[in-house]
Amino acid sequence: MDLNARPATLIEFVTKTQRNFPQATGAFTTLVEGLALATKIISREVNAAGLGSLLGLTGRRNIQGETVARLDEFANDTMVKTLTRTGVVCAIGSEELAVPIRLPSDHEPAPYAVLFDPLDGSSNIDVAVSVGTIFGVYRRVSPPEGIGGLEDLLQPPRKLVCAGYAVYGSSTILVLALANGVHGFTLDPALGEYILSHPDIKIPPKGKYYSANFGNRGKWTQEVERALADFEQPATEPARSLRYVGSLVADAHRTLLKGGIFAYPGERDKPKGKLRLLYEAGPMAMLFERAGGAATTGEAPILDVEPVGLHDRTPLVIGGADDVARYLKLVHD
Ligand code: AHM
Ligand code: MG
Repeated sequence: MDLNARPATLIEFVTKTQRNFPQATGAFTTLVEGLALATKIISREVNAAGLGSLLGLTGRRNIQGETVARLDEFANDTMVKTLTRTGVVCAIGSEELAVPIRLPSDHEPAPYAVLFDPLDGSSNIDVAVSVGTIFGVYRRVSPPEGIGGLEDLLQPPRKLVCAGYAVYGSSTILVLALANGVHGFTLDPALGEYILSHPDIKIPPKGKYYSANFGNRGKWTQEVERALADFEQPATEPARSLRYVGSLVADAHRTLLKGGIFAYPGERDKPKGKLRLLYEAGPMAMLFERAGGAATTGEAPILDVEPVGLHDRTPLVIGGADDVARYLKLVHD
């Protein structure tokens, strides 16, 4: 019997990779199981949203002052409950929560801290456009016994032990940056299992798409405007196509698979831009760098940005290695 004839499920794949770490306790596999389960539950609700009562706004604003969609709230609750039940998480930070959730280590030390944007791109929900969940996992740095703390969450993205996202699109895909590379798993809805569909993703150094909200052009600095204008109408290179979904997770997923560049730069009056370091830009930076691409603020690698607060923002430029290098050259020349 050819055992390789059937592609691996997510858990088969992770269990196999964990065998390379003799000191592994199984806690990481338990965590990935929790993340997978939570994204499957969210995926089911996103797909059925138009039929039920989960469309629309709650009437509340979150810590960022943004309106909260019902599905944002559902996705946040699902992530928090599912990760808490794994027993391996000591602290949780979320776009939807002003302060972190600190969890006790009930039976054994909980070695991981997790940050997430439970439903990224939520302004796209009501119009049936792709949305997603983005997450980053740090190893705990607080004493292993007792309750986790803010220090477990406020770590530079270079310290991430795993980063990933699920896109709820024409299919649901979970993409994970693990120690051995970046891998994509497509949800088989009949089985309820994620199946390895995109092993060892590598982003092409140069792509044919560029992606940014050009509606903000008038707010960009001169340097950013000059760089992005050159992607729009290249002086020396073939023309490219513009793509902009307005869900980071969808724009990043396309860029990772097809190549190109995505930018949400800072603005003259808002130098840090819109996207959040710890649960949007940081995980994306880990995914892109591990897939052979690059991620920068325009001044420094995103992976090296030291967080000060849970909801810090940062400019973000991600893409293929050559495309990001070209952006940096255009900005700084
Ligand atoms: P959200 O996390 O509240 O959905 O906001 C973040 C989203 C990103 O998904 C996307 O890249 C960006 O905001 C789009 O912003 P804009 O509408 O300014 O282009
Ligand atoms: Mg978001």
